[in-house]
Amino acid sequence: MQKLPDGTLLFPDFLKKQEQEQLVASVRDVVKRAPLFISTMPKTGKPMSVRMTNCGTLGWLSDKENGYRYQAHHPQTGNAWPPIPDQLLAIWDELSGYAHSPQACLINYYGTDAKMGLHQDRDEQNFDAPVLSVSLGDSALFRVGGENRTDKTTSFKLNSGDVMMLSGKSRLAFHGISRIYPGTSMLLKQGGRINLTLRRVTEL
Ligand code: MD6
Ligand code: FE
Repeated sequence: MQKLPDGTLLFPDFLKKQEQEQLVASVRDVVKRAPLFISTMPKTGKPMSVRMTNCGTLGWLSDKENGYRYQAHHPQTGNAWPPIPDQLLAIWDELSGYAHSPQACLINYYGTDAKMGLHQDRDEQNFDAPVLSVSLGDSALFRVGGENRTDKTTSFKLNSGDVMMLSGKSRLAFHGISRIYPGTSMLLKQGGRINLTLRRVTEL
């Protein structure tokens, strides 16, 4: 495989099948309490192709009126987000190298046609901690470049059970999901892909 950019860390097959199943069950519990919703782009109001929800003390979302942000409650129910499952906190403790717990876990659900445009994760006040992502279900093609949108990018597949981190020199790298590969995993009965991203949001 190609060399990944400095700070882009991939842990292939980090979760065994049974651990993936356990995590899917936890995600289903979160989604029951905090239903998936569709964020829209700042200013244009164009809907994103992924559906999302969150767990943790803060959740990420976007809408036409108020743009990209973190907030403590679900935009439709008004309820606080459910807590981050212990299994995810344990993965963060094992891999992040960061002494404090994540505050936000964004849950993105991709149907077979969903994508994610090239973006930076920069709505946090704290860029010292990495962003850690867990992939479940169908495989996806992930693209990562540098801190400028026009920097050359490297693409690689993220498969079910893989963990990936954008840390250090890649913390503010542009990245996105070019496509999903339908039918590549049996983990989710209805198909598609779940990506979980854990983040620190505030300064200590
Ligand atoms: C995804 N991931 O894998 C989208 N961001 O569906 C991200 O946008 C992402 O995987 C920051 C760090 C890791 C990621
Ligand atoms: Fe991202």
